[in-house]
Amino acid sequence: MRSLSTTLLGMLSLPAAIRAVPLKPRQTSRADYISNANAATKVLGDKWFHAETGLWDDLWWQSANALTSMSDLAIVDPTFKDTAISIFENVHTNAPANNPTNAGSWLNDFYDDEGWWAIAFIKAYDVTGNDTYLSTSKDIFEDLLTGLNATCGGQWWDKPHSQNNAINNELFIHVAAALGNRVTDNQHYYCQYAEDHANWFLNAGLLSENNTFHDGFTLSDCSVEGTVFSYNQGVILSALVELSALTGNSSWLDSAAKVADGAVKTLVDSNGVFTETGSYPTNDLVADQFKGVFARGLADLQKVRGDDSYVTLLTKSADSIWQNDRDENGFLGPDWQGPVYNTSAPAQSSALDCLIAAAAVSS
Ligand SMILES: *[C@@H]1O[C@H](CO)[C@@H](O)[C@H](O)[C@H]1NC(C)=O
Ligand SMILES: *[C@@H]1O[C@H](CO)[C@@H](O)[C@H](O)[C@H]1NC(C)=O
Ligand SMILES: *[C@@H]1O[C@H](CO)[C@@H](O)[C@H](O)[C@H]1NC(C)=O
Ligand SMILES: *[C@@H]1O[C@H](CO)[C@@H](O)[C@H](O)[C@H]1NC(C)=O
Ligand SMILES: CC(=O)N[C@H]1CO[C@H](CO)[C@@H](O)[C@@H]1O
Repeated sequence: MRSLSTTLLGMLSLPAAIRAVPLKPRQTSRADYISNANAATKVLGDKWFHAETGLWDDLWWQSANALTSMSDLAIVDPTFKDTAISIFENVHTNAPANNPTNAGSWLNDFYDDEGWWAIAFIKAYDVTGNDTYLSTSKDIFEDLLTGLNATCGGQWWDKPHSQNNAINNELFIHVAAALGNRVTDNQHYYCQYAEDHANWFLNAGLLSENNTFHDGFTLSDCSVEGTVFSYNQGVILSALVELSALTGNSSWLDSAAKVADGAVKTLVDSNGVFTETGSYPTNDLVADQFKGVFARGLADLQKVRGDDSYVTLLTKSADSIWQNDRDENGFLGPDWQGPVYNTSAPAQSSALDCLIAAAAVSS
């Protein structure tokens, strides 16, 4: 078929103006990304959301991230808002009873888990204006304070004080600054925590030679260690965007741009597709979640301190997900360059985050 039509084309004598039309594929539009994101969301819900537990695949902190994706989709696509609201209500009612380690509560032994839920309900508040969600996040923040004054600085990762990590500290800054931007009283309280924590975190020696953050400290001597994971480059972007808005001090965005540039340059494959270089190929229910967190943070930064390289990374990665990392049933895999394998709720919602981020930065 191909050779026949090529031959036929060659026989036609087309006017020069028509022949000159480039054969480049049409650029994916915002509407395309939104349509793709809705399709991916439907698969995520049909396959993994359990209305009885209020969780996706009964996973805990990953479900907080999936809930955040529902808000992010409602923000780029208002037609999704009613669906998102019904999901918020379901999760808010049903998930605590299914907290795997502390039934009946949003809290557990891990400050990062708590931070993910606080962010999820701040976003639900953004979509709905419903104070119940903001109150839930404020309550969680009070528990985050019990983890401060860790051995190597900042907040402990966990209540048994076994690790001193980056991710929970980034979430602490994000939650504090985001609450400061939304409360009507006590703004100073949240602002102080956010600023103090950011000043410590950015100067704690966790930044690598590539301007990307390592995973944490070695507790015995507070040396910096750990793989460079994508989510450690993402939460801090959202956190610093909130902090800059809260303080009116744009120097926080300079710090954010430095990390974003580092990640854009080093966490990609040779085709410019975003990659979890520290655990590639990715195939576990933890690391599967990470890349979407980065995409979300980069889209947040793009809104206030834009750079073409951010748009290119997000759209190229979203296009690759759709072309190379999607099976015939719409499942999206953990490696955005494909091929599809080990599909999971975290892989689906992480790839969804990239589709939504691409929509947010496209016209
Ligand atoms: C606010 O959210 C709570 C928790 O989901 C829900 O019970 C309540 O009906 C919502 N309020 C309004 C006005 O929608
Ligand atoms: C951390 O230190 C501050 C300042 O000394 C103190 O006010 C706070 O209670 C401490 N928090 C914890 C959890 O130790
Ligand atoms: C903005 O924040 C940076 C980083 O904390 C600080 O060095 C600088 O003094 C602040 N600028 C203003 C005007 O407050
Ligand atoms: C920095 O980037 C280079 C090139 O991508 C890579 O080989 C190196 O491992 C990176 N270093 C860290 C600490 O991530
Ligand atoms: C848990 C699981 O499904 N693992 C699979 C991940 O993908 C590889 C490669 O396709 C399989 O060999 C594993 O069984």
